[in-house]
Amino acid sequence: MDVEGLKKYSALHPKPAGLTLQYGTAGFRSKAQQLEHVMFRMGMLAALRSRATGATIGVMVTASHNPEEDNGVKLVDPLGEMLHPSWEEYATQLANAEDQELQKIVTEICQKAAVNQQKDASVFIGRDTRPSSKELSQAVIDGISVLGGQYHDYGLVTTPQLHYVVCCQNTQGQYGKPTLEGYYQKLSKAFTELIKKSLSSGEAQRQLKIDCANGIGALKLAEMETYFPKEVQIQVYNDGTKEKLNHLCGADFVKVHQKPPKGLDMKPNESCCSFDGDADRIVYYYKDTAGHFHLIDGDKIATLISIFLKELLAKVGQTLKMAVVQTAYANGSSTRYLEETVQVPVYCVKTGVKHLHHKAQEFDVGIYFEANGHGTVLFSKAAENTIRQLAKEEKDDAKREAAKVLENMIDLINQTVGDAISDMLVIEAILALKGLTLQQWDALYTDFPSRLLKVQVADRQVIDTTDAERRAVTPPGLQEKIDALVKKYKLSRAFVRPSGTEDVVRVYAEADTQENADALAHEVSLAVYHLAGGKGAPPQPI
Ligand code: NG1
Ligand code: ZN
Repeated sequence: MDVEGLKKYSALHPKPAGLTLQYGTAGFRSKAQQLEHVMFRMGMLAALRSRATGATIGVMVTASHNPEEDNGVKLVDPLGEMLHPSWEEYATQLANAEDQELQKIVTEICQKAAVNQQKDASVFIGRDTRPSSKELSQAVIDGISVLGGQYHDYGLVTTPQLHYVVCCQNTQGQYGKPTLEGYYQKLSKAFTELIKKSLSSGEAQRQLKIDCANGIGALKLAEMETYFPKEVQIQVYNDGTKEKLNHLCGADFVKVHQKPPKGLDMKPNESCCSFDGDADRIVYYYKDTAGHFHLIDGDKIATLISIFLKELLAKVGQTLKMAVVQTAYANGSSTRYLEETVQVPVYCVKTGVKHLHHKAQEFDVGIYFEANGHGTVLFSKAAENTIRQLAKEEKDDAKREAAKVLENMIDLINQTVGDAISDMLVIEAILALKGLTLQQWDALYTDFPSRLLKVQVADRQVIDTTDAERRAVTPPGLQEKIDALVKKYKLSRAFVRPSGTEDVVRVYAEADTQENADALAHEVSLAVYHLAGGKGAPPQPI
């Protein structure tokens, strides 16, 4: 280790005194000005992780749907997955070490994780459009360089694009070319082939309005435009040229507030969707002729994809094991519809993409989505091989054609992580092939009324949960109180958990009417406030 270099560079990126941060569900997130040292150290950690795995590691600088003033960083593992949990702990240790302890902590990590410091290290870097992102990604570069690692800076990319190129690089091109051009070509080829099939069955031109949250999605859609088939017309709104990132727009705003974003004029029955700030989430919506807003969230996206893939698998005559993975935030109506009507097994896991991804890997076809619109589909290697072989060699025309559609779906889906661009193309292709309007899709089932709230407490970690976060174990008495409140309402359900990305406790409630869901969520918020050390004024009714 270049001890002098380390001293010099860590002095350039000093840690603010008394600051401790934790590598949470989405890496580190905080106010941008608190993050320079974290970026530098995550550059170092990525170099170490690269040496430990013998593969290229990704570092993405973004705070996704958080306000423009925030920023964040997360590491991407060799196959494009989230950082392995054992290394999250090293990330937290390294980020919180005092400047003078850095060398010692690096040595400790190398010992614990059997890192050979002589090996080559390779890191891919990407960043979102936040004003702070460029400088922070320079700090990441300093961290990689100080430990003698090589890097490739992809500059402005969506989070899923960075995951994609990391996966391509480490699978020797099997997943695609590790370039943005390779990404655009792979997706657009698969999409064009699918759309062509729908056009031959008489589908009209498709139109879609996209709110890009004033983020990276707008830039990348513009780059991709030349690759799109002419039959699909997209109009981009909130492209970041006028307004602030994620401000009153984007997938998170639309989902949480259940209303359209600012800056997108919506006529009745027009198809619209919103990306989040780093383009790894997507939600759809439309306004009906009476002016009512209809949100089509991640649960309904998972449902549409499940129906489509189940039909195709039946057509190719394969008994591949398919399942849907959700979190406790999935609307109860979606779970019921998937289990009873679509007849696909549904599993509930803890919040956080890594948990969903991990569970989905257990199946031949694992569909996972968070209600907020983050999700994708995973195909096992065996399932993929079977499908590709059937698409090439199957004698029965109908079966072969169905296998070809599945093959294109495999190529269109970004299997490394949820991807707004890829998901949008998957959805557009399915709607076109099935000849479905947004209204018909929306009518598959009706969401149970729900409400998501935040409560401020002194220390959110006093809340510990079990059963995929659906029950609180501590503080004492809280779960009993929630159970009693839930009993007061029909078709009701409620749970609380500490957020992994914000200093709040999240409260979720469902009930038979919106008023009841709101009232239940409010009463549970008060219980959290009183039993878990609420901060500031008590929560107000909605
Ligand atoms: P937290 O802050 O832990 O609830 C939020 C989302 C997650 C996930 C992460 C990462 C909700 C209720 N929670 O996590 O689903 O997307 O951010 O971005 O939407
Ligand atoms: Zn995001």
